[in-house]
Amino acid sequence: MLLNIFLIKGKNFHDLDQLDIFNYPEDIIKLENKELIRKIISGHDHGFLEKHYQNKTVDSTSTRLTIDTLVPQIINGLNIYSSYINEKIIIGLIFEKDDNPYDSKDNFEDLLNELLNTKNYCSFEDEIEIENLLITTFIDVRRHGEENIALNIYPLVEHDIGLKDSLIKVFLFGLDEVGKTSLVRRIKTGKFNDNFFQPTRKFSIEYIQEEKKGVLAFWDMPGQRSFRKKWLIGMQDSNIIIFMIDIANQIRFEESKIELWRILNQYELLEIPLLILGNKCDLINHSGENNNNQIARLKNELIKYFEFKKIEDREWTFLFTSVKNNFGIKKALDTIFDLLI
Ligand SMILES: Nc1nc2c(ncn2[C@@H]2O[C@H](COP(=O)(O)OP(=O)(O)O)[C@@H](O)[C@H]2O)c(=O)[nH]1
Ligand SMILES: [Mg+2]
Repeated sequence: MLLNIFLIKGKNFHDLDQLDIFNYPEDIIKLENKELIRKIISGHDHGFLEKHYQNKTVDSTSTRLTIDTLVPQIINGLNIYSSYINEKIIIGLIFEKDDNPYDSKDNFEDLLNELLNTKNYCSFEDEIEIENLLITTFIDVRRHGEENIALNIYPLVEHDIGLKDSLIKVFLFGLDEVGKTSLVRRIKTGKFNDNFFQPTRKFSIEYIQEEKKGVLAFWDMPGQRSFRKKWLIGMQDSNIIIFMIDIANQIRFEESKIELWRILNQYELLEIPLLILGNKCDLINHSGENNNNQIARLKNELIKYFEFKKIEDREWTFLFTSVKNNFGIKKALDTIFDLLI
């Protein structure tokens, strides 16, 4: 499994103090660890690289970025696979010890080429762009590996059933702090913590076996603004998308509505069914009013405010949940399967 992705940037790789280092998801490689960085860099410098570039006629008018040969190295017990981009930047993957990095080679190269040369995805000047590049690449490479893992964990019974039929990809999105990670944890473990600590930038895929119905792969994305641009990349082959709202936090409704519609308007995502969860409904029942009336009224208000009725070309359902009180969770799971059919 892919553990980490990093990027090292600098005018001169021999001047270690002048380097910028980016990691996702954790800071495995830090500037303080100069020995490690020096080894990563020197692994690219065994002569063949220089020769490689000497023979090349560089077209200075071309903006095309060249991704050089990937170099595998084991340094300080880390299984590292890295490459130069235009001789100026090093991008690298860190895998688990027993993984064979070559398994990800084609996928990694194709993806970098596509992002950098077709989509002009990253100028390497802007930190957010670099972080987005790293998370996007990380997700894709990890997912490529995870699908292979899923195939092993859940061997297919029938030969004519493809992996996609047994593995249901559920893409969870919504602003940060609405309860997405808590939902996945609730479904997976039955547990809930009020202050469950979550690293803010962690992306994860959780596999949950639903009795006889199939395996749900929940894609739980970080909700922070800088990552929202990237939601789309993981969404395209989802079987269902789930949008979560924190119904107790009206201040962020506008922001939430914008994100929802930005995603729904994507051409690539047409027809993918949508489940909308109004979460944290345990926080709204303080008025003493009859609970059912209040819930019904709130539902209408939300439908109006978010303009759910304008949703076309796809099945959709709205449900209230409280991940905290385990309210609506079973229904949400049943609804996922109903919407798929
Ligand atoms: N009261 C209440 N709090 C919740 C509920 N679901 C999640 N939370 C809390 O909301 C905060 C953010 O949850 P988290 O799952 O990390 O949100 P994410 O950023 O969307 O993944 C955490 O403190 C949770 O404990 C809920 O149904 N009710
Ligand atoms: Mg989360």
